[in-house]
Amino acid sequence: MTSPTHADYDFVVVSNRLPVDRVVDAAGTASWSRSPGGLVTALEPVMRSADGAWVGWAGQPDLEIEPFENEGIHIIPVPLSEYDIANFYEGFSNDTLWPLYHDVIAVPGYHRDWWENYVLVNQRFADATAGIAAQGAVVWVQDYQLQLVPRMLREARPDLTIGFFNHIPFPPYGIYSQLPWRTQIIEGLLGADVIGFQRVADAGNFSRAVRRLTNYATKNPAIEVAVPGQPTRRVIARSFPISIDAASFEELAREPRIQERAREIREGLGNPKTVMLGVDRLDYTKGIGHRLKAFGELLAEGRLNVEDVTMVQVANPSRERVAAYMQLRDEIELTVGRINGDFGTMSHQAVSYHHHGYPRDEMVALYLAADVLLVTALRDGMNLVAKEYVASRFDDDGVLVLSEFTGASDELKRALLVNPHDIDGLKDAIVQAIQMPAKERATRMRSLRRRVLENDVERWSSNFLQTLEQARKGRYDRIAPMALPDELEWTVDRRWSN
Ligand code: GDG
Repeated sequence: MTSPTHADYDFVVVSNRLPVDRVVDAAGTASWSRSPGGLVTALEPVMRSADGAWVGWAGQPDLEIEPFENEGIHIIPVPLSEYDIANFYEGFSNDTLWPLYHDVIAVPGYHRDWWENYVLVNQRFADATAGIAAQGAVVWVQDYQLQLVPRMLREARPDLTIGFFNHIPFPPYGIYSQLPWRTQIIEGLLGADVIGFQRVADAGNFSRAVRRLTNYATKNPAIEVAVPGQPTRRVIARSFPISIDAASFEELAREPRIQERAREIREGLGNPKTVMLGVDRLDYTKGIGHRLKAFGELLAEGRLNVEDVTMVQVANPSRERVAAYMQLRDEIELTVGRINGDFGTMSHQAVSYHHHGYPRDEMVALYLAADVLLVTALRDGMNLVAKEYVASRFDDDGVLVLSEFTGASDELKRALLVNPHDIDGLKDAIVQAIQMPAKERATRMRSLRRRVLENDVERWSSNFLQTLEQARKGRYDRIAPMALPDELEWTVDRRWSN
């Protein structure tokens, strides 16, 4: 570990969590391990070639750490206190914005002290970034926890080129308008030069919110931010669907030891004819309860038999101090217990439930072991699990059942698309997936794989950064408008200036 001697990075990523975790060994020695997310993988080459830095929180309260280097990335830690974690993070980010942006599946809490702390912590991230970015640097801010940072940063450092990417949906105005601080958030985001969303619909919802809450003119894909006494700025708001490091999933899946492990997993389950899989953070947006309900009814009606079909559910622990998540865990575990109690036999469990995370190797073995992957989210920005499953199935087998309320459903059209609220429809899709002939499975999977392997996370980040570069140069003519479905028409405001 070395501390950088200068503070002038040309490329800076800002996210709530740093891409490293602090691990303390038995002897009490602390070290840092890289968290294996796709975002880090995608940005690593850019980081290396552009002398990049990453600004974020190290994941533990009240940890004051000097900047350091980890495997070629300069790490700039921003401290959060217990109070910040309770108010900025668990409160405003995860109990106000998260439910609001996911169609109020849970009731958002609106608390002024949460908001005040959100402003304060966003300012801390903006100050940390302003202090280390080189003259004219490119800064890329990530996600809903930091929506005020673009504007705060622009005010401190007008020389910077600022991008923002929202990993979660942006809700329709009828829902967004509940937020007491709706205008401040819009103005915060508009500090960026380019605002990226997962879906065309999210960018459309954002532009409608801009029209309702400000006087700025909008014309796909741009917004003219006109403030009296200041030159008019142009902001791009468009979709950049995120993806995964697809080749690395395929590579792992091709390893004989992973395939052997997949066979072992099936054996351990009693070699059922069909293994169905769900992999999610234990979150109320993921529709885990809907999936269990559909499966339970199919068993009850005798359309499926517990000897033939096992459902594996990995429910990764998440946000365990937020009340809605504690309640969800109780509900899900009660349902799993009931289904197993009602339908399990001495040799076959109906649901194999796991409330913990697994290493990447085991995840890929699970993907290979699963005949059907169930993604039944009620609302999901993208859903990377769906893409990981597809990337791992180099054998062109396996069926993806995919909720139409995920960003992934815009791209993965040859999946079995479902409305998870429609339990009968979901049941039919599950049966169809189980009974699908091998030839149809292969045709569908080949088409899904083409899409995921071509549009990987590297392409996502380079598309975003190229757009940011065009915006920096003022080459707006080079930024194509989004192809809009009819229902998403952007109003061309008559005040538009060209
Ligand atoms: C947010 C948005 C958007 C899960 N369990 C284990 C494990 N995972 C990994 C998966 C996948 C990731 O976590 C989950 O990503 P998702 O996209 O499915 O969902 P969110 O966590 O809600 O992510 C989402 C995403 O941001 C990116 O923009 O797609 O819509 O909500 O990569 O594989 N990984 C390992 N063990 C586990 O047990 N190793």
